[in-house]
Amino acid sequence: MSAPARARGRFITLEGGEGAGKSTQARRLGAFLEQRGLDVVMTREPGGSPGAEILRHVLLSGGAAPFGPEAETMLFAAARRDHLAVTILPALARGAWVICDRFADSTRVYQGHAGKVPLDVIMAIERVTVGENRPDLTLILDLPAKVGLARVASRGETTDRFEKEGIAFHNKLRAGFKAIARAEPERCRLIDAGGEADVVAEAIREAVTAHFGLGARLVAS
Ligand code: T5A
Repeated sequence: MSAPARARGRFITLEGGEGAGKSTQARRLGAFLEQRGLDVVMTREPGGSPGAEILRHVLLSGGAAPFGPEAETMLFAAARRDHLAVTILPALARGAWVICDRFADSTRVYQGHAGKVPLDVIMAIERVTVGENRPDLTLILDLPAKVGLARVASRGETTDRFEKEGIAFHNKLRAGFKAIARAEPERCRLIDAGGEADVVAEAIREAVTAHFGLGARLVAS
């Protein structure tokens, strides 16, 4: 299947380690943009389409781990391909602003930087899966791994396959996301996620406003 043509909406992704506040901030950013009359689609990875949600369960339960890191990476890619085709690209085609909680940078970092799959393999799979459909803006929420893990633990929920990894893995995640932010400054904004949720939300609004050059329209109200 060849990559579909790039659409006219806006594609924003949130990335970062465990408990960085991506879901919290995605919701806040979505509400901010909706209040300004924009058509907003909130979605997430792994998942975001019926087929990809099935793969999410397989991946986060650890069910795919016995197949090895390359196979897991390909399952994340298969889920992403379906998510793009079913949810993201149709929304962008009608002019919506798509806010996605995790995307291809998570594969680069979890399966690549901190995982066991060589980055050239990850990037080859990304080219096939994502093609030209990269995010317009990626907000990388940065905070010490220990702080994020403490936030996750305080929710008292069962941990998934990746939350169970040791602190060395989570420190590598942080370094990997920072490396992406350094390498692609035109697409990525590193956001200090260690403060109160209101402060982080304000930093994100400023980054989005500046990136899309919509200051007057977005800041006025
Ligand atoms: N994965 C995913 C891969 O390995 N490869 C891939 O390609 C992809 C796409 C997804 C897992 O899959 C892996 C990465 C992940 O391990 P998930 O269940 O979707 O799993 O988990 P996460 O994306 O990690 O989401 P989390 O819910 O764990 O973290 P968030 O979304 O970053 O954090 P959030 O907003 O839920 O907040 C966590 C807690 O902190 C509080 C919240 O109220 C909440 O209780 N909080 C704050 N507390 C203090 N100050 C703030 N500023 C706070 N902001 C939020």
